[in-house]
Amino acid sequence: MKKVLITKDIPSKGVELLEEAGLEVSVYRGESSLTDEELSVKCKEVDLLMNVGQYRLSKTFLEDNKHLKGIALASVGYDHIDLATATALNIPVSNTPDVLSGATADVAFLLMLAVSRKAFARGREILDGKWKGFGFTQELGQELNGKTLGILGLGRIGIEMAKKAKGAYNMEIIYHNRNRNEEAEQLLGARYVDFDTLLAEGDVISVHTNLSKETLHKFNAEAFKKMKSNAIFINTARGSIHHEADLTAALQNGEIWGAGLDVTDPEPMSAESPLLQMSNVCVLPHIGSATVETRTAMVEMASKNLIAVISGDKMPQILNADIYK
Ligand code: 8YV
Repeated sequence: MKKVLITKDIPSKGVELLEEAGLEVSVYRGESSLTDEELSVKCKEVDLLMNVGQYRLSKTFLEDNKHLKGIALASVGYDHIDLATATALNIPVSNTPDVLSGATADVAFLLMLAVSRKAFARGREILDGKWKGFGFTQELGQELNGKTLGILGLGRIGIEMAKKAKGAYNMEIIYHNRNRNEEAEQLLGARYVDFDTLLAEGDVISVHTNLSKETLHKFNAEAFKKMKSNAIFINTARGSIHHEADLTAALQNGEIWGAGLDVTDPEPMSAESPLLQMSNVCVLPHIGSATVETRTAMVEMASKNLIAVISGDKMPQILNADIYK
């Protein structure tokens, strides 16, 4: 009987599918995350891995666990695995695209709206017993109607965000990508611009790109200086696409107006972060895909990819298709 390790508790549907396919499933339900070493020890006892919670699967980890027959990432992002090494070792790796696009875009939209109305800080005034009564001119927000939304990475999640912004606030959509997205241009009237124009014209700039060498700290002091002083920065992709100290300084110096983050660097964000004291900042604990529907769909997809491996089939959501050549 082949064995699978799942690194965090998941909706039961994912486990059921694996068991129905004849796999022996062990789920790590510990409160604290496994260390690299503990994960490696556990992996020695199994044939397949479902990586839930983005454990870093480095070159060393993969070389120590080259017996693995397949790895399913329960995430769309795959910056936490050394894919080149997995390919060299002939380990198929899958991710979970599409199924989380709507839920993640919902969080980007939620942050955009919440920041524009300073909703988290205003709500906290009540929680902390600090609401001094109705004010007419204090802590005012700004409206989104007809403003320009700049998207870095107009892929599956970016398009969902653009659709919501267009539908709700008739926002003008501009975007910057490695490749032009003609479908989105037709569907949403989205305008392709270079990165500097995106920075200069966006009233809201929302990040929906992968973390890579090219996007690491792409939003740094230089980039924030090029943004409008009324701009809102939203990141639901990966925390290290923005430089957190530079973002803090840009907000403190009034170079940009506000920020909404579902991802931070590091995660969890320190409770001491000055960002948490700012009324124009909303921070969430990486909840982009955290709905019952989406998390269930993610683990179903991950399970089906592992089942494909034991059935001798190609993983449907394979990331390193080269291994099948
Ligand atoms: C997940 C994510 O919550 O898909 C991603 O890349 O960041 C989130 O949807 C996380 O990866 C859970 O494993």
